[in-house]
Amino acid sequence: MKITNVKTILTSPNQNYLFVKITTDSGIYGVGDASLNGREQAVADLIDEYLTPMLIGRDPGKIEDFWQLIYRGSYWRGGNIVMSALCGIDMALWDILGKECGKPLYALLGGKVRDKVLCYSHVLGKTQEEKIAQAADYVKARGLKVIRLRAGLPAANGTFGLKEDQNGPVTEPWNPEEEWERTLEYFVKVREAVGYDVGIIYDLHERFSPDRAIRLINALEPYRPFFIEDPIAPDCLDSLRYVREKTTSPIAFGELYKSRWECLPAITNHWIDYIRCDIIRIGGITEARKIAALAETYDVKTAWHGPNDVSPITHAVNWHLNVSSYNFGIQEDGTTDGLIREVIRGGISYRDGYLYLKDAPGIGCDIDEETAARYPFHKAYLPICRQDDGALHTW
Ligand code: KDG
Ligand code: MG
Repeated sequence: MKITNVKTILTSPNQNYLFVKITTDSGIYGVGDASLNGREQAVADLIDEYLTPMLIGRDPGKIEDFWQLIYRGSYWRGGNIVMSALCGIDMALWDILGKECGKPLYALLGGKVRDKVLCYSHVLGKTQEEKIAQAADYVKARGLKVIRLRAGLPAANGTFGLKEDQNGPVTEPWNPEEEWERTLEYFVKVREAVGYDVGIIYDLHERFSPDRAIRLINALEPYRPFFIEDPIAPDCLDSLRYVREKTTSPIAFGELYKSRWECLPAITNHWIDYIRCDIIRIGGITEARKIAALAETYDVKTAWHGPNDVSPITHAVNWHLNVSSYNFGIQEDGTTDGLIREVIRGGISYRDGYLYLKDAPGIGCDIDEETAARYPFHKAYLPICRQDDGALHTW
């Protein structure tokens, strides 16, 4: 079998996505997700201009070799743009392999060790009061066993789902000490509203300095967080060690990591309990299964990143990894409903706190290209935060 064409598809049904479709001379094709919120066009250009010429005429079954070729073969190692491009292609190649063998992706990864996937969803709402009310309702109406709160209120208008070209990021205010109080109060109020049978994840979104993060995690400890996500920025490894040494709540980390080497110290030193890389940011299935194996060796569980800015294709890939990994912990189920479901057919379904996927060869998703074309891409940026004095703060 030989690769005959690689197509990038930029579309914006409810927000921006970048898909990859690889066709072969056998008639089999594969699909992948290369979405990188705020930088989609740059990823598409890399695929179109540099990677596609390297793929045409190749055997699609040489997945590991292609991964190494892109990661090491340019001499420069991958950043977010390279790894996202690599992921879109990697997913499509695994999809082709699955279809060729007539088996779902999880079967190629070693087969199922579980049948359903425990998940958590985002509590939304504009004000803190609305969010607290929604958390309780969410649990009752949707049967969620675990919910996720996020520091930083209210969310910027138009962060996701932009329908017009944006010429720069939206700015949100963030004043650390004031927000520290509000962040603590928010969790406590939600805990009081939902009781102790429900797991509550708190995504601190890299917003706090180590000293504030330590004080906050320790103050939250009696309210039993399921895990604390990204309490600090990932840049300084020693800060993670410091936070770990001074706290006892479970820590989940890694959505900004780009490779297994970035994950390595956090895993091997037990600075985290859950590794939660984004499959797109680390270069796809080929890298994810290595990180999962590494984490299993050190008793670290997986909690792959699954917000609404990754498409149903990635949510399906996460599911295949989760059912075939012994050390699966939990899966983030960011909303993938709405118009995107018209563009991507197939994918996971939700029932009573768990995710399911129907058996189909490969990943089990397809792109409706005509529908994708009806939702043209618009350039957009992720927001930024600024403090009272005007200084930039991590969003
Ligand atoms: O594009 C940014 C989002 O992916 C991020 O804000 C979502 O932190 C996130 C999460 O845990 O889902
Ligand atoms: Mg997060």
